[in-house]
Amino acid sequence: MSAPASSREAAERVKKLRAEIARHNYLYYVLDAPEIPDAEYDRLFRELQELEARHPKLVTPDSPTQRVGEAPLKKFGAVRHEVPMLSLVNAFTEQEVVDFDRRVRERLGLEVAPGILPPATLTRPCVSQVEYSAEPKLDGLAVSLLYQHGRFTQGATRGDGETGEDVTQNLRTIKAIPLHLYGKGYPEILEVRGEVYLSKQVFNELNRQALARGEKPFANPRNAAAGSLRQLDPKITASRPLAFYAYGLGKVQGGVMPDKHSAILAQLRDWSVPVAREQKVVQGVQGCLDYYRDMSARRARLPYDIDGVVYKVNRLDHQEQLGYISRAPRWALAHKFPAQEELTGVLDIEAQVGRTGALTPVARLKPVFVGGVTVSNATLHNQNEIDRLDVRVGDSVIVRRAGDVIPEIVSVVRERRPPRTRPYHLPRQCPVCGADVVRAEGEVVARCSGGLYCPAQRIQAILHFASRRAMDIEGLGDKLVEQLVTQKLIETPADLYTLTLEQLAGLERMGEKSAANVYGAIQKSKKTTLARFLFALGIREVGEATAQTLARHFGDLDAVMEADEATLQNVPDVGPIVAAHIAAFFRQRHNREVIQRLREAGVTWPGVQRTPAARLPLAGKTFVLTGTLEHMTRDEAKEKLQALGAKVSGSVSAKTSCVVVGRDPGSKLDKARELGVEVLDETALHKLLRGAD
Ligand code: 9MJ
Repeated sequence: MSAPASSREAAERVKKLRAEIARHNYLYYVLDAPEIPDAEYDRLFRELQELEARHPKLVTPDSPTQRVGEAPLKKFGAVRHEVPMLSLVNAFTEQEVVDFDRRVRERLGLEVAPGILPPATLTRPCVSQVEYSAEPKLDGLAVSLLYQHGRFTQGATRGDGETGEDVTQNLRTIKAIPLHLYGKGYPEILEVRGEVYLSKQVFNELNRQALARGEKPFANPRNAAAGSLRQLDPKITASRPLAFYAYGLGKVQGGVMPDKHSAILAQLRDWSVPVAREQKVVQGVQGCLDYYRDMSARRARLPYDIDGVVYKVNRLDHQEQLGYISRAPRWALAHKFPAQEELTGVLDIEAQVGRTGALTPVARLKPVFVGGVTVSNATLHNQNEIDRLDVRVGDSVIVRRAGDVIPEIVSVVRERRPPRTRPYHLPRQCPVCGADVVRAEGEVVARCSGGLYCPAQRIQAILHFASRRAMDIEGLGDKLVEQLVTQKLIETPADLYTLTLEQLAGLERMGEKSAANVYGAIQKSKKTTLARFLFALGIREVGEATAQTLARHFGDLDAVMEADEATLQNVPDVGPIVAAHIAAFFRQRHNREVIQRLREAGVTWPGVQRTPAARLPLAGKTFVLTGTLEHMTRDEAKEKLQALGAKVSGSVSAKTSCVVVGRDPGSKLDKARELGVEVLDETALHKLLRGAD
């Protein structure tokens, strides 16, 4: 688009651009269904910015370009809520929800309390159900947004419900909050109420950054959201991608709103105010309880944290009739999920040994009911985490269990520490095999050096060797491998190939037919590919895609085995760490012996056509992944891209060729837009991976 010549033309173009941007914001933030790629949106935005820069008179406070810009405040002003911001009554059991619904129906005269109405009515109990709006209960910060003639003019925190803090300039930085309502028909004064929150992904990213800077991470998304919104410098708020969902109204003047809560939310959506998609109209108490169950099941997969659900009587005339009791509406109820954080004691700390020999410290806890289950163990991840928390045997700790996530210790209650406790250190010897525990330079994980000799690693290593994507030995499951290892019939993967049919058939609970099947599967697995074989060895950091790249690059096993670290680093995306793991693996005499025996047993593969790195389809390109992918993990996507010759980096820069975005992308997407880097969604990524194969 060429630059408009006159200021009248500029004014028209600005108007058009704003309308277009408003529509795309609506599609993106409210409907979650963008029509144009991000790059196109960015072009519109930049064009508007440039026009406004050339014609400063055209800048208005509600222009989408005017989100940040004000100077830091000394302190927040106070805002009185003309219509108080209410709190909610909590329920923790189904019975409390049943009681709530009964009270609602009694007050509305839909059901009759015994003894109040004539007996004739009592013989035919009224069964009419109340319609409720059921909503996720977001764990964020309640705010009120004032729109005057459609323009966002003031925003405040809830405060004590009567008076809150004026956080207008910070709320303006939240892209999901429209600076001007979209469309038509809004009242002259409209106060929208809702929750400012952080998506789980943004929260994790913020904490990752905080840890990287050596700062203390936020305890939960709620604290992080509150901390981010209550910043005197709006630039800090702007740097933390907060989100917003509306759930109700405050003052309304000079216009009419629908007469049902659900219709109000739908109307707000039409005006480009985001409302949680999970909001739903349900019938009666059963509808509420079904909704609660459904949301409990979906909770872990939601992109944001919720601490329960809210039921609201849907008809506004009924709400009015029900009224309030000490600042909480009688027409609403928060049905909370079981507490996700509880206090308990550390009975012991033990080190567990995994397949790769990694020692994971695990806290044995005094059993405690948290997040709906009894928890008696919590992972402590590694020595760094133990040092950070300074958790000791005998400590009182706060345990968190969110959704299906494994329980973890959030913090230690220092005030309750008994005397004479000692800092915990991982053992120097492997608790399973007694071999030395080593922690490589710059690594957080400590490992047992016993390799395949360590029984803890042996079973897992053999299972990995036999797995479908490795040697694909059907029927060799964990029970069978455990039996074979504990009965000392096998020690290493090579021993699988010397097992006899009689030995297999002689195992407990093994029928002759199954023994023959497993035996056959073992023999069949001898014909494999170099890539599968390399993957099957279980070398650290060598996944399927890296194994494939190695196979293609070197062409035969001996070349891989003899390569030194420098040579290995010539392979696309084999960096110094992966190269060190590969070289260290093949240096181990024991591993070379196992490989030798596997070859002698007849494990073979066809020759591999070598493809030099530079000829791979994505050679020379750098990708960045952000957000949650639906159909593969980020690591899988990374490996697949690397196998095609691409580099995968953790941060976006001018050198980035492409950013792949999943659900809830973080700041990387913003950065990509800023730099005009190409953006791919997951579908496009799949297409690329398929096409390039
Ligand atoms: C939250 N926190 O998600 C209300 N809330 O309604 C929802 N909070 C609320 N509704 C009236 N969905 C007062 C508070």
